[in-house]
Order: sequence, then C-alpha cells, then structure tokens
Amino acid sequence: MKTLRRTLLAAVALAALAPLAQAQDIKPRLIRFGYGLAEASNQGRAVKVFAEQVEKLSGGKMKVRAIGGAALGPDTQMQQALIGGAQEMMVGSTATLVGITKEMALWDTPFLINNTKEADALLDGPVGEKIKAKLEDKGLVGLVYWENGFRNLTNNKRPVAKLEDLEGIKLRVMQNNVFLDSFKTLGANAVPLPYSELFTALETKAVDGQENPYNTILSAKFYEVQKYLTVTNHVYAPWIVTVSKKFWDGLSKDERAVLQKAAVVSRDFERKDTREEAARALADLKAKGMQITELSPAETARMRDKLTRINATVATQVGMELWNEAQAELAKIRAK
Ligand code: TK8
Repeated sequence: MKTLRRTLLAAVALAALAPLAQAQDIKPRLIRFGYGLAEASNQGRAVKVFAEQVEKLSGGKMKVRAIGGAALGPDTQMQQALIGGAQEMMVGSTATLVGITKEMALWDTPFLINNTKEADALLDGPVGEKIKAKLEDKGLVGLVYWENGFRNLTNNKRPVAKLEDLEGIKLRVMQNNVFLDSFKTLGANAVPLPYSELFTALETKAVDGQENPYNTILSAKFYEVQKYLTVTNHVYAPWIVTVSKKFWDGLSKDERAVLQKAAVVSRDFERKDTREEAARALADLKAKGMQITELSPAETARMRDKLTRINATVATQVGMELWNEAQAELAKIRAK
C-alpha cells in the first residue's frame, strides 16, 4: 500500500513537471525595437538590457534589433508603425500616446506625483494597469512603464527664478495638449515639436528652451545649446514599452512570457539606472557650464497654484471616475 501511494505521488509530481520539461513553443523572431533617445542614454541602456534578456530567455531564438536616435521616426510615427504591424516594439513617452489613448493624459498632470515611491506604486498598481490596458483596443499592447523622470526647465534667454521670467520665452513642449496648456498658463510661448527635432531647434534658436529630466538634458547634450536650468520638477513623466498588437496576437504564450519577463527586468534596471544618473546629473550639468536656479518654495507654490486649473482639464479628458480613482490610490500610497 505504502509503495503504491509513493508511486502515485511520484507520478503526480512528474505530471506537474511535464510542461516545464517540454520544449517551449518559441520560434525564431526578429523584433525591431525603436526609441527616440541616443544609444548612450538611460533609454538606450535599458533597451540593451531588454534585448539581452529576450535573447537569453528565448534560448537565442528571439532577437531584438534596437534602433535608437529616432531613426525609425518620432514617437507618433513609431506608434502608427506598431499599430499597422510594420514595426514590432518601441519605448516612448506616454505623453505622445494621448492622441491614441486619452487616459494617458493622467500622467501629464502637473505635480501629480511627488516622488519615485509614489510613481512606482501608482504606475505598477491598478490605475497604471487600467490605463495600460486601454491601449489594446487601439492596436497596441503596453508591457511596462519605465522612468523618464521629473522634468526641469532649460532656456537660453535668462535665468528663470519666478513665473514672470517665463514671459515670452519660446518653449518647446511635447506634442500634447496638457503640456501645451500648462506652459501657456505659466506665460511661456509654448510650441509643440517632436523630440527628434529638438536639438536642432535649440541650436538654430528656433526655440529658446525646453523641459526634460536631467538625464535627457545630459545625454542629449542640451547643455551645449542651453545656458540656464531651473529646478522645477513640474511633472513626473513615464515612458512606456509597447508592442504591436498585430505582432503580439501572432505570438505563442511562451513567446509572450519571454517579452513580459524581459520587460520587467528592463524596467527594474532602468529605474535604478535612471535614478542613479539623476542623482549625479545636476552636478554634472553645472560642471558642463549650466547656470542652475533653484525655485524658492514661494515661487514653487505660485507655479503649482497657477497650474491647478489644468487638473480640471485632465479630469475631463481621462474621465472623472479614473481621476478620482487615481487620487484615492495616491492617498493610500501616501498613507503607507
Ligand atoms: C523620446 C521623448 C522624450 C520626451 C520628450 O522619444 O519628447 O521631451 O521627454 O523622452 O519621448
């Protein structure tokens, strides 16, 4: 009796292990993965980690061809290529996705997120998941959010120490109405431009300034064409890793699991790498000759006050229900 039981138990255990022992359903695949920043940037480094992981997890069958520097076009063009199935993957700003999925505008809310703990919890929690899932009706699959980071202001006209200093500054913003509205509200002459055209626009003085995280100001060498930097931290901007749904629908469960796992590893790497770089970046930018202005608490408060009217615009755009859910979730995160 005892031996029979043991044999039975062994058989059950073997059956449970069987799917693992079977060859995984993975075919040779080539994934063209586009991104906007330089190869030598936090974005480029994390794409490399993703590519290595995909190769490793698929036993070398799935290959990622990383194409940076917006060589496949700006975010909006790549998004269309993914939807049409002409390109498999990309990473870019959530802000440039708003025309496709309006709920992404939540991430454009000025001063919504105060620190990286809040960012991770909100993005990786139910609210972030819900917004990510909205992409599927539009022909995209969102895998993970990466950190672009807290955005800060640079310009070539004058040090910006108070709201009034922004008057008349021709400021490049992303192709996104919340950003456009926010900087118009603050008094700047805001103009939307794709990121791929930004360096040249600054260099030729077609625009006076821009706003991006320290990491990008450093890796894109904006310090070569911008004198003044103001620490505003006016918004936390995520990046999102997306897959063409047409491509995704043709993948096996195992192939999808490879991409999902690699995406999570790349996300954890990217956030750590970005935060380490950001912590050093201000000193680096100063050493490169930028003049840094810290906003006084009173000026920050004035800026926040001015921008609160943007909240109503975002709430209308994303829907009151989602807006309230995000606020409740943030309150929960802050109470922890
Ligand atoms: C990169 C851009 C960039 C963003 C911008 O494709 O456009 O200013 O911050 O990261 O999406």
